[in-house]
Amino acid sequence: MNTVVNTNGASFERLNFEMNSEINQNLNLNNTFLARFSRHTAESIIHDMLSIPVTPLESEQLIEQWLGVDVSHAAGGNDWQYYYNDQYAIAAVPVDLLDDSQIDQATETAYSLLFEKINQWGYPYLIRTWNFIPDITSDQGAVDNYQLFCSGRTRAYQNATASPTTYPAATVIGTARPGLYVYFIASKTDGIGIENSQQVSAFNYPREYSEDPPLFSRALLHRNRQQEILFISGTASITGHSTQYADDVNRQMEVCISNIENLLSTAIAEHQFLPTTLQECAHIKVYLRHAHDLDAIRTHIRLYLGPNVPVYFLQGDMCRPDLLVEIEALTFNDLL
Ligand code: 3EB
Repeated sequence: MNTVVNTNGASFERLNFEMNSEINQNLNLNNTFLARFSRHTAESIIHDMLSIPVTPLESEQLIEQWLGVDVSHAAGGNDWQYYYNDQYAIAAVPVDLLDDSQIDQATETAYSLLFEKINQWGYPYLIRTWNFIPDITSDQGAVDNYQLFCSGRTRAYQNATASPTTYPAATVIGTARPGLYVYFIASKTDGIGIENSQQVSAFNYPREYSEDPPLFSRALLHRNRQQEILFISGTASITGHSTQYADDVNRQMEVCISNIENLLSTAIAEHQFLPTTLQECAHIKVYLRHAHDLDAIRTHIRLYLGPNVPVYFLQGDMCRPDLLVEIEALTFNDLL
């Protein structure tokens, strides 16, 4: 099932991507971030996957659009819609399923359903997730929603019947509204997990951060027949397992960039990712805890990224109270 053949009869495996911040007055999307799927840049049929309550900092709305040619969408059962090509499926967990539960229960439900669905659809490998949760941190000492999220995710992994796969690249960001929001990319084939020698792998963090470990890879490298993709997880100012520069958003940003540079050079040196620089990546997303840090960080980050990389700023909270910034990145190389 699910084999989509384009008009040439060749399989279509690529992922493409664009972001835009055009304002469509007909859509009431102010102060939201929208994940979308479309068959083509110029395609008029667009499918909104998920509207996420994190605030774009440089425009009223920000739209992340995943693109593919000869891609169909299909109802996945219940409220599930998913979009796919010959290699990847992309979808959001229906928000309605999760409304009133505690975050650990909601996360366990979301990920259990997600695993069930991607297996049914024939894309059993989860390679990238984006997760948004309310009240991500709480007062010192208490179990916070981030830790509950980690527990729910771990339980879903423990209950999943499929054999273990590489942990996906991931982003987890706190919002100011209730509800769990998850969207993700799954694949027919597994990716390669990449860890950062400057950081303890999150799945090996000591228990002080969460009772159950954060199950994600620092980066995930995925190859299809046409391109290779490096998904770099939400990356914070953490060295070893400790937060660096608790009060200094500029220094934190530099640690994030250094961590990302290290992931990129590890992919190149150890996994034959084609040589490419941070300055050439498809985009960078910067989540800031405080909107008032935007001007300083926007100027400062260009020193590291050069003039060409599109950078998008969103307001969101991090999973530790002392983190002020988190950065994710995406890089594609064409394979000839
Ligand atoms: C960190 O490095 C920062 O639990 O899936 C970043 C990206 C973080 C993903 C996750 C957590 C997650 O620990 C937090």
